[in-house]
Amino acid sequence: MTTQDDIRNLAIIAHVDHGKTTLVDAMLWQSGIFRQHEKVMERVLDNIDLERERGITIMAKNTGVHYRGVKINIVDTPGHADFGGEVERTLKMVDGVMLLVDAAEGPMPQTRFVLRKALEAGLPPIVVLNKIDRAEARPAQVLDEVYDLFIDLDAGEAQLDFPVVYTDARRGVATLDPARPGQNLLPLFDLILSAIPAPRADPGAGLQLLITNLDRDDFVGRLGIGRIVNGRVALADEVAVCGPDGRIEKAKVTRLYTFEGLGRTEVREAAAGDIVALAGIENLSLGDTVADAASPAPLPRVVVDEPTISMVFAVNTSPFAGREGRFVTSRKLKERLDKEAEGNVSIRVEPTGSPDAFTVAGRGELQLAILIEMMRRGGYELAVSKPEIIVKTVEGRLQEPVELLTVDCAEDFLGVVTQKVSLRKGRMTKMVNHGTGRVRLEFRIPSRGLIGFRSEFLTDTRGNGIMHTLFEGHEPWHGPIPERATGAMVADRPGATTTYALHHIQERGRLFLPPGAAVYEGMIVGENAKEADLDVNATKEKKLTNMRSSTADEALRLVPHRVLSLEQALAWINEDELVEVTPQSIRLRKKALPAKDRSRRRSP
Ligand SMILES: Nc1nc2c(ncn2[C@@H]2O[C@H](COP(=O)(O)OP(=O)(O)OP(=O)(O)O)[C@@H](O)[C@H]2O)c(=O)[nH]1
Ligand SMILES: [Mg+2]
Repeated sequence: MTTQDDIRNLAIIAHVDHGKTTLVDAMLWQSGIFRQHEKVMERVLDNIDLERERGITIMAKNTGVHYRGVKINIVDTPGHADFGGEVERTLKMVDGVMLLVDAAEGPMPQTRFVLRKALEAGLPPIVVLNKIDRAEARPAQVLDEVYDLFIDLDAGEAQLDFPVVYTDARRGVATLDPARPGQNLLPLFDLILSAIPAPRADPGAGLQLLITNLDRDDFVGRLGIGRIVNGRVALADEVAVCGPDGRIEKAKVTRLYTFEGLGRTEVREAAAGDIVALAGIENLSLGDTVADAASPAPLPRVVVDEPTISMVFAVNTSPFAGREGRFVTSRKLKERLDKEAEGNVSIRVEPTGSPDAFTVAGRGELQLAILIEMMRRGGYELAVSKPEIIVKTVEGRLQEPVELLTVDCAEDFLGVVTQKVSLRKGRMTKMVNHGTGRVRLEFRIPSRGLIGFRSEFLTDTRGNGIMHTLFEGHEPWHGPIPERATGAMVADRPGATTTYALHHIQERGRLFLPPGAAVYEGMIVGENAKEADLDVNATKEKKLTNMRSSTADEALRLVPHRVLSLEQALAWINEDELVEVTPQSIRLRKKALPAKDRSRRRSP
């Protein structure tokens, strides 16, 4: 074993929005990888369209900078709980972490999750208190809360002895002393060199490279990304790929890269301790070990927390199938889902009784909604079912996943929030009133109760409530949770909706469609105020009389229809309904389209 003193590998971990990507941005700038006047967008690492639109990181990304002759590999990770699997596997690549905490908000549920994983992996942390520029910043108190969190998570003596640095990531400054404003990020870089251990490895041993990330390059094909745990690898080397179930295949390394700034640099050779990407192995999955061809020794595969939620993804069978998408067959759907499962450890794809449908399991509604959104942007059409939580049977008893729900809202909404949460079988475990007019509440709630809760919560708190969830474990089944109390208004024939017809329908509930929308029999046009479903003719034209009636028709006023986002649509549907997703449309439909095939919903 030797120590690779010229390398440091670390991950930046935190709760959502605490400023990870912004800090990595500043580190990249100050390491001089961009030219002086080069135009670089803000948070340049969030380079996936959906990441930019939503302002969140979805996938972990590798970067590398040089400082004082040391190569620092930094992995930016997502902070949203649904993408926790990305953090878990990233931790396999590194020797330490920067635990970032918003100096005003303090530790939040995902701070706890990522710190727990880092401590379990024995990784030493640097605590970064970010956003010290905020007027509400309270660094001393937040530091106490961070200590409490460490103690709560049973951190050892040595782990409690973490160094602290204070940053304003937006300005790119860091200081070890909160009383003295920083000038740049050099104190942080120095701290990384002194506090994060250099990798220890044996470059003379047989190659062992653990694949913890996958990527694709249009020119060279599949890329496997991971850390060289032992040995060395060179271009054109013959290697053994150790897959699941003891499978071993031979392959040849056709390209080899290390990470420099935002990109990859081709190299001829790399040694233990470094993080590399390699091409030439098409049949590669996450968790595989790329090993010495003569004496392959696989490393333990990556294991992450179990998925908690699942949905059925099926071929689009609506009468409009194939009109808007390029990929509509079950073969294409399966290929795409298999590819996702290969590259994403926390997603599982399983067959169902039908060759046209697959069960897709993940960590939360957002993770699955993002997958669906990426698929529709990629030209796919599909139909998805209501999200269901994954239960398990332990010693003959049914158990379901439960989560820690943290809510931050104005005092005025305390009543409505607690009432809604208790309907969904949530139990309050903590309430803190900061005396600022806002309260912070904690609940334990079955994951089942959280389906569709977010959009309801945002409406109830008029958009200013903040909520976060964190998977806690399994508990015995909590009993029934009331379902949607309203029915669907369902088109009884194909055609285009008319103002005249919608005008009459809107009196019964809430419309989802504007006039002029194409509908088919069995498609949902709105929400019925009553619990039963209602078949409606949404295409009826006004009977023409002798009198000119066009002006009269225009005078009919429609209440603006409700446009459901993908997540809202998924939250709204019942078991006998589907969301039809195409590159251009999100439609809601009954599973059984002809009215005669639909069983009436049972009256309560
Ligand atoms: N005032 C202030 N704002 C900051 C600072 N650092 C980041 N922000 C802002 O906080 C928001 C979130 O920053 P991101 O860097 O996207 O946070 P993140 O931790 O990468 O978020 P996820 O990857 O989605 O978990 C952005 O609007 C940033 O401009 C800081 O030091 N001070
Ligand atoms: Mg980010």
